[in-house]
Amino acid sequence: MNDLFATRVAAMHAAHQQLINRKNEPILHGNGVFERYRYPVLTAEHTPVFWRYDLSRDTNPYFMERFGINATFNAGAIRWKEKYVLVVRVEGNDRKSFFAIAESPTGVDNFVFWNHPIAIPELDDPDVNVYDMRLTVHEDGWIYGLFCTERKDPNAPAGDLSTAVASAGIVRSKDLVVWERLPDLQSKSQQRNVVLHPSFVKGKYALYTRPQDGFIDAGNGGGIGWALVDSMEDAVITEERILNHRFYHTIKEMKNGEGPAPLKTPKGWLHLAHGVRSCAAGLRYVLYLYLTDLDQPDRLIAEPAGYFMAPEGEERIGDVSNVLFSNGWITDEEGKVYIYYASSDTRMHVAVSSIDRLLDYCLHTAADGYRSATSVQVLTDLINKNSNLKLNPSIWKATGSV
Ligand code: M1P
Repeated sequence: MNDLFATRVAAMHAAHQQLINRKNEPILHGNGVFERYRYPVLTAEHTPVFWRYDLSRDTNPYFMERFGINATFNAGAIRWKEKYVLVVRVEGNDRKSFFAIAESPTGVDNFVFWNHPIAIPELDDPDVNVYDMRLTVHEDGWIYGLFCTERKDPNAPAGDLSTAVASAGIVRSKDLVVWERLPDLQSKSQQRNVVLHPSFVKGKYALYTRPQDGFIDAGNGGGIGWALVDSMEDAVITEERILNHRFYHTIKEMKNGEGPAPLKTPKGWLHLAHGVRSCAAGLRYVLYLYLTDLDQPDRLIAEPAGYFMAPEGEERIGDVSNVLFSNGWITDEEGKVYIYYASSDTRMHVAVSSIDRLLDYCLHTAADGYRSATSVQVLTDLINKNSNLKLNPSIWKATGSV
């Protein structure tokens, strides 16, 4: 009798159950803008045991892993039937990504995967890899999922097995179970990080885009773009303008990309995006916020300098280290905002804030002045303002004078 099987089955199930049931807690005291949570909300180990193991003693006597899961990250998010639902990018050991849904009653813990991954219908030219779905509940009544579909570059020189072409794939659903595939977005350039705006603009569907010259490099793509299309059933970009630019010596010097669909607030559309710069350690991905006009969602009205969130602690390490990426957030009736972000292309986390706090951050944090001297001026203004207040000496200590 092979008892190894029984021992391993029991241990695996107990560990999985313990992980799913673990309560999460906010890490206090943050920076006032948001609170991070102690534990990741999803890891590869959260995926069901029955995805990874053949549970039959006859065909798997050693209870050996048969389908390895490498990572769970870059999830789209939606509040659905009272649950916090993530459409997660799950990556197997074979480096193929696919989408699977995990739901939680609290938004911060107890995320459980649905039994089956989403089977995205393929087009005539099949996707090689699909990832990073952004969900939009559109006023036309559909829930859209826009994702990156990647295929080998047909023009790559012989022997080049890594150059790819990125396009925006489009699916839609009414119940998150059945997904209808629509033709890929047609655009002059490669596209990743394409996001559908929730309402019609001038009677058209509005898209946040990210034109890019190559698969990795944005090249001449100047930042986050904006395009109107007549239909999602045959989405063709004819005109595109940049609404959120990249700049020299900023957190988005090399490239940037829209995160989840923006949230409608009393003071404008609130956007979460990622910015990328290149340094000796490689690419560094951080998150930032910006605000656009309610009536004209492509008009920037506020953007605090620098990053909103950057990788910290264990977030810094993973498959692709030094990366924070977010394509999902959820707001509730009380105005709480659950920001779902992935660290280092490996695991999912949550940070919690509120619409009020995020607006305060956007509207009262200085914009980038693009020079060291302008940063010093912002800091000096704050110090001078504080020096005029009657403050507790333990907080305010004048150690030098100007
Ligand atoms: O590896 C970091 C990220 O790289 C890409 O981001 P971008 O589209 O901005 O280049 C994507 O592959 C993303 O999934 C990944 O997290």
